[in-house]
Amino acid sequence: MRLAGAAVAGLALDARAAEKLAIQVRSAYSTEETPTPYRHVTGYNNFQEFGPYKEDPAELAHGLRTRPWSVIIDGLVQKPKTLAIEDILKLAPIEDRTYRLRCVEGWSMVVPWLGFPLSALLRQVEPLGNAKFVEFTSVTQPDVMPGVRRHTLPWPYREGLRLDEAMHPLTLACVGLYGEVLPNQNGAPFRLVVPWKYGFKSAKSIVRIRYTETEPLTTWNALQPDEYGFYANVNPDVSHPRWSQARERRLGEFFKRPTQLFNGYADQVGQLYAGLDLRKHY
Ligand SMILES: Nc1nc2c(c(=O)[nH]1)N[C@H]1C(S)=C(S)[C@@H](COP(=O)(O)O)O[C@H]1N2
Ligand SMILES: [Mo]
Repeated sequence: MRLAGAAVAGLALDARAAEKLAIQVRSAYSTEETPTPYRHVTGYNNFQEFGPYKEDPAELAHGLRTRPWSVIIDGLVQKPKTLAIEDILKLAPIEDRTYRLRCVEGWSMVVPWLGFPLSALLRQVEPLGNAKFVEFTSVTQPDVMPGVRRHTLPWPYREGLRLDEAMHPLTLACVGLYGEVLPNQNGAPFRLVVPWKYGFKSAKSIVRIRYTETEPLTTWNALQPDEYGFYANVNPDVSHPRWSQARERRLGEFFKRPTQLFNGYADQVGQLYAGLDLRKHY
């Protein structure tokens, strides 16, 4: 069964029983590259709340409670708002956004995400003039998250973007993949996908979005600032202190391929960083 699924992607598709997502517009931002097989996308994950190994999320995330779910938008805004996931799903047409995902660890995938521009969600509130960043907070459910119980990281998982990055049309409010609602291990029911940055910027299972004036303290950056920058733009020329970022292994492929500046999205996002020293602000 496993082998058959591996050989014929369509078979693996049929074996799935997850809820399908109705409206799907293929976005002009989608890459034409072949998507990484479903079993890798949903079986090889980083979701430290469920444990340190790539298999842990697929094995354990079935316990994650994704209903009821709401997202608080607060901080430097005229009026804070709490949105139920049911309403978030109706904010904008759901698009198919097939993006490259490059993990800071040196592997990559091509994932057919489903979602809509995060800007549609951020526009639900009116930010104050001094708001310059947004912070994203992931859920903590200690009873079903062994990583949280073991205090392996300072929980909750936090990420952040500059406001102009968060409003960029490529930045995705992600609610699904491969035509269905997000599997728990991929960050159900709602996550961020920022395709030109290392994967750790794309926080999963988000419960809070907070507008701030100063750069928010983000999990990996706070823990090891020399290894994980706040910007974390994919850059083959800026090495991680312990390994080169020049090449990457696409899951399912044997030979490594060259890593692209901004993960191949330089034409779209390069101007966001005009005048910024990418070596200093890594
Ligand atoms: N809450 C939370 N979000 C997270 C992580 C995590 O451990 N916890 N890992 C990040 C990392 S390092 C990567 S590479 C991506 C992986 O997303 P995927 O498992 O859907 O491919 O999620 C990111 N978002
Ligand atoms: Mo990652």
